[in-house]
Amino acid sequence: MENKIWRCSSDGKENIVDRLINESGVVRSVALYLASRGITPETLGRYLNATFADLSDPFRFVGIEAAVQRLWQAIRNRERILIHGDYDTDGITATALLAWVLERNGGLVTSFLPHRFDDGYGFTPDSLLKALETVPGGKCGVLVTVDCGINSAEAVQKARELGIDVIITDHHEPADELPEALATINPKLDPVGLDDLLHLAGVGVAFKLSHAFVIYGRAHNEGGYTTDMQEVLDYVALGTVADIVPLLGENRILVKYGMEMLKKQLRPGVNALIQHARVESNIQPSDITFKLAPRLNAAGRLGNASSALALMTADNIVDAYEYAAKLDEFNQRRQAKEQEIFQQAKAQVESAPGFASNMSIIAAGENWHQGVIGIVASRFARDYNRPTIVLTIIGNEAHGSGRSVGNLNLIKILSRCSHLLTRFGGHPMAVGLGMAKDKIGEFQKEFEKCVREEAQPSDLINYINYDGVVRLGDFNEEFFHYHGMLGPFGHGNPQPLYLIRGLEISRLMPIRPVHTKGVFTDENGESCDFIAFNKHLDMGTRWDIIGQPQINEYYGERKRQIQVIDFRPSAD
Ligand SMILES: [Mn+2]
Repeated sequence: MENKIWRCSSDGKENIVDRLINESGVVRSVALYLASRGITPETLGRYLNATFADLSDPFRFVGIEAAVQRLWQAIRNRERILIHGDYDTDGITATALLAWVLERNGGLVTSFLPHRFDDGYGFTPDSLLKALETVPGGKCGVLVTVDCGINSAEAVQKARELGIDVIITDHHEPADELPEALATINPKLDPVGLDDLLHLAGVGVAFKLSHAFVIYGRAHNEGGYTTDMQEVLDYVALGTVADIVPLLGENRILVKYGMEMLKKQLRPGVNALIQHARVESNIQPSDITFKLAPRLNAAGRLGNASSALALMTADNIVDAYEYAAKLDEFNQRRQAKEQEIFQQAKAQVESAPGFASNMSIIAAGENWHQGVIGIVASRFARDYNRPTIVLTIIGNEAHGSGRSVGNLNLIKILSRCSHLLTRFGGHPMAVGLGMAKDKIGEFQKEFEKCVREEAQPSDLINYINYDGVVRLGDFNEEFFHYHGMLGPFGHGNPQPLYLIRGLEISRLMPIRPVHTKGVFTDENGESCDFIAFNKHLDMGTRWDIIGQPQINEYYGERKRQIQVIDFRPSAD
């Protein structure tokens, strides 16, 4: 395993650390964490205690008033509203959320999710026609996209020709040509003054539209009186965490309260999903990432996401358990396919000439399952710490999925290779692309060249960022009191992580040989339990460690412990 560089995030912020300690009365360990994140005594109160009422006014989005006016008009006129979603967890929960709010207020709603392989990418002229076929009578007055549509100028034009008003809600990067929709709601479109909303997932944008819809309805005597927006926060938490957007700004508030809704399991589909995945009652964002979202995504990956939407919108527990069982089965099939392709791609990548010196990784195979190449690319990017593209060749075309590392912007890199591509899109860290099969070799060279030119050395070094240097005695009751208010932890909002020096192991507990569990003691004679997964620390050495303080609940007993993330022998 390569050595990681330990980097202190609170360096140079001593002034803020001191102010947090002296003015706000925060313990030093917590002050280090807060200062690392740019929290000051002025913003501390809201950071720790943000409530649902602190969510910002949705009418800050330009065009959102026109959008909700049109939706209420559709309800008054009994026009069909067609929701065009997407096939991943974000797109599915966004669809379910908007449908729930509209239907509760008398909307006649049809929801459509595109097919991953047949319908191409997002909202297209083809997916529009296919979606219309599913509408009773084949006609709708309004079409709302969720989690897609920002680059669908052609499809929007076509819808207009058919007399449909289109409302776009999306969070993907806009390209140059914007669709001429009735309203286009996307925080990346007009980011000035929307800092706290910039990282909303597709479901977060759908939430904002729905919130505006309810506020407008109440203000204009149209309705919305019995719609409690807190009830849909379980959807928002699922989609936001699954889409790996940073849990910062408004996302942090939405997910904080969304996790509470998830724990209540009031929705039949949420209940069935959580029970099937055997998630404990104290559900965490990581349970969404590793257990719930993979099940919801599995349906779309294997072809048709409709059973995941059916689960999310099920109105009784019997149906919900049936759909959840189906998703389990899809998920097992997905895992088997992923493992098979991962092994093939790994053999190909590691035997390729230049593998040791290249800064990027590209793998390509005939008829690799399109639904899992993105996961395989993620595993390579993580394991080798290099930007990775995995391509599946179908006939004369190659379809790919890419994942980045560090701060390397893949959209920027692909736009430099765009002359070789038939399409590309997505986010800086995760992209989709297509090209002719005979362009793969040329693309490989061009991609490597652009990565070399764009990558900062820091993008390819494996850093561990810790919040500051502390001692074992700092993990006291007061620390854990604050710890409970810093979450939810996840992408962009990591758990507190510290450097602790000069630790001796005073006791080792028997545990499976790959892990180490025991008790650390420091120079002051303070002790604390520790656990190190897939790491071996021996007793005779003094260690410096990077560790995560946690509360370990075991048979009702709460004990503090440190999870060792990285370690090396002490220098002195
Ligand atoms: Mn999304």
